[in-house]
Amino acid sequence: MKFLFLTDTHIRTNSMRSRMDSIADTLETKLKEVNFLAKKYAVDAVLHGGDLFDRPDVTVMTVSRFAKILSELSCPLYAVAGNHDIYAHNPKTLPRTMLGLLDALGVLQLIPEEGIVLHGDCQVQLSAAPFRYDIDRGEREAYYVKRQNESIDYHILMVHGMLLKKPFIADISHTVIADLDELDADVVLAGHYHNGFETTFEKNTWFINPGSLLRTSNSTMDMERTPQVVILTLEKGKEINIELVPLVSAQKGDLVLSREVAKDNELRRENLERFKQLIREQVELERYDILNVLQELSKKEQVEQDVVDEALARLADLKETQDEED
Ligand SMILES: [Mn+2]
Repeated sequence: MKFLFLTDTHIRTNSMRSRMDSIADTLETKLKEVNFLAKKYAVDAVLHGGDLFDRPDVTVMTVSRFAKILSELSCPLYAVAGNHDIYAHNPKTLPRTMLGLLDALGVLQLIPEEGIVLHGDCQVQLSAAPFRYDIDRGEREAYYVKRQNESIDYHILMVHGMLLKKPFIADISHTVIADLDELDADVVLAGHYHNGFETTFEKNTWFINPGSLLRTSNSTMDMERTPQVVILTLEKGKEINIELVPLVSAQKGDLVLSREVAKDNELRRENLERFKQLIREQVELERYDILNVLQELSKKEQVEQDVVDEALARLADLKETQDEED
């Protein structure tokens, strides 16, 4: 079977200060090229690694515009939820989001927790680890999804987590590939980390992150890289074939990303770092994101999981009301 994988499209209505183009127009062109590539490579399914939308409540106009393009795909579209698709990092809010709406309407299919099995020239299990606040903390259970049965030829796990090849800033929870024990997946398709990483094979699993389809920052990395998709070919008894296909419709970084704003951002980032440092010196809590504070406190005070879950649900509701007011 053949698959096309793309991730982090961040579909949104308004353009960003950091970009000089109309993001919606650019995204439309890119997604039409994805549709073209899906047909050209005759893939059995398109897989989306999360952050389809830039926020859970993208305008109806934008959702209509892009749902139409997505539904023109010549094959099924499977997706996993990213942090931008849901409210307050809580996958339970999915039914209230635009991604949830597209799933309900059958424009795409969110991969259920237990995974699904596709029957083509071989049997492929698709599993998903959607983003959740603790995906890269503790035992990292989300990465250890098992095969449903022994007749599965290939197991693909789509992950929307901070999966990286090298250790990252300690303040941001992340998972280093080499630190994972052997997984029960043949291929891990990762989103979330927009720069992507070089495809790697570790402990019998391929790890792939082609980078975000939309360049959302003005970093040197984003300036220099070309958004791309993955064509994955799985055949019984043959080696797994992975091809990275850069989009021809993607403009050069310096044509769409503003260098002026890049300098500005640099300055802001420095100021922010200084501010964070100050907080760190003043406050004992290591992390000050409300969800992190909640986690830290509940651990410290040994609060029961039921209570923590309820608090998280309430935070999600609150976040949703706030976002609506934005
Ligand atoms: Mn993203």
